[in-house]
Amino acid sequence: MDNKTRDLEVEFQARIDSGENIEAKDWMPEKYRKTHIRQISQHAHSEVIGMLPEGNWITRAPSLRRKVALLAKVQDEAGHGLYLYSAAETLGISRDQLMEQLNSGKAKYSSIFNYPTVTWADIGAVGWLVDGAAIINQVMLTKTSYGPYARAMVRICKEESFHQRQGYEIMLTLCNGTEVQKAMAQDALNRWWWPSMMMFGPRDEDSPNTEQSMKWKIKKKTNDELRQQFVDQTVPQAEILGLTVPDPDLKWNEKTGHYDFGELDWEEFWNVVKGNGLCNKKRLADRNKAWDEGAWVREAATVHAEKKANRRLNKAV
Ligand code: BYC
Repeated sequence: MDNKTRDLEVEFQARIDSGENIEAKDWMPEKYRKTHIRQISQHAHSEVIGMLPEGNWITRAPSLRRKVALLAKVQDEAGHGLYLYSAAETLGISRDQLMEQLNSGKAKYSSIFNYPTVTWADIGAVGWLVDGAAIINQVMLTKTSYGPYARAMVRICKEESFHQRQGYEIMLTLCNGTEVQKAMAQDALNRWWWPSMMMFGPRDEDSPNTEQSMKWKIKKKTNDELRQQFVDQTVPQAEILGLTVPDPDLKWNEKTGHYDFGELDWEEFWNVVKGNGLCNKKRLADRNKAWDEGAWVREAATVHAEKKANRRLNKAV
């Protein structure tokens, strides 16, 4: 590294340390730029793929009210994907490149969306647990050091809290219903608890990116800190529902003021991340089908935009 780059890096770190935001046109180390493209695009892809397991239930939601709420939630997720792709584009990657990475299977997205939604209670559990976990992670990201990402997260978090509540309300209704409905809710919790815990990523000692990301304030809390926060927040909610968290080692620890919990199945986690989860192949196939079937919409929108631009140009002449 030459002296000039070294000076720029020192200055850059000083700005981060003083709590300043970094903006798109500011100088930044190449690794900072790349880490952001990686994280923001994985996040955007998660929003887009996240629509699939829930979209699966829109036509089967048990009432018009539930259908409208779920439709709105899935639509919000498409919007979140778009804010995030726009934030990633400020770092010099194109939308076409991002789409190619997702559709070809090169890009990662959250492991959680490779699990199937087999009953209506799963939609409750996804809203409650998956969106609950997402909020914990994303509230931290509203204070992340890269301005365009932090600002996108502020808007996203407002909508996520509605998502979490619609899920919890579904669970509450099922738990106050018949015995069979309550059993459905328990079954959904049993299947979604551990995958939701995995959303926070590997243990800190196995997380190659955390140390540098903390230094650059891309992350303000580690994977394990956020996971603990999720457990502490969610266990009392399960108690209100009258459901049992499927972890025999879960126990309140008076000394630490936190819940102790059992070990995650890391083999399962890495297996899903590497593409071998229950739904990885289906998600990618559905995503590519939707992309191909939407080609005419993209083409029509492009022609319309060109026409509008030409009309403006002709008026100006
Ligand atoms: N799934 O060093 P680490 C949502 C990868 S919510 C798959 O700790 P990092 C939604 C990681 O990418 C979900 N891969 O990484 C909610 C890395 O691989 P590469 C989306 C995972 O980045 C409801 C490797 O493992 N939220 O969208 O420092 C409805 C080592 O990990 C996972 C976000 O994306 C995982 N669970 O920390 C609809 C939030 N965990 O890239 C939609 C933004 C880890 O080095 N992202 N990996 O090959 C983050 O905050 C961080 O990227 C993470 C991981 C905490 C997820």
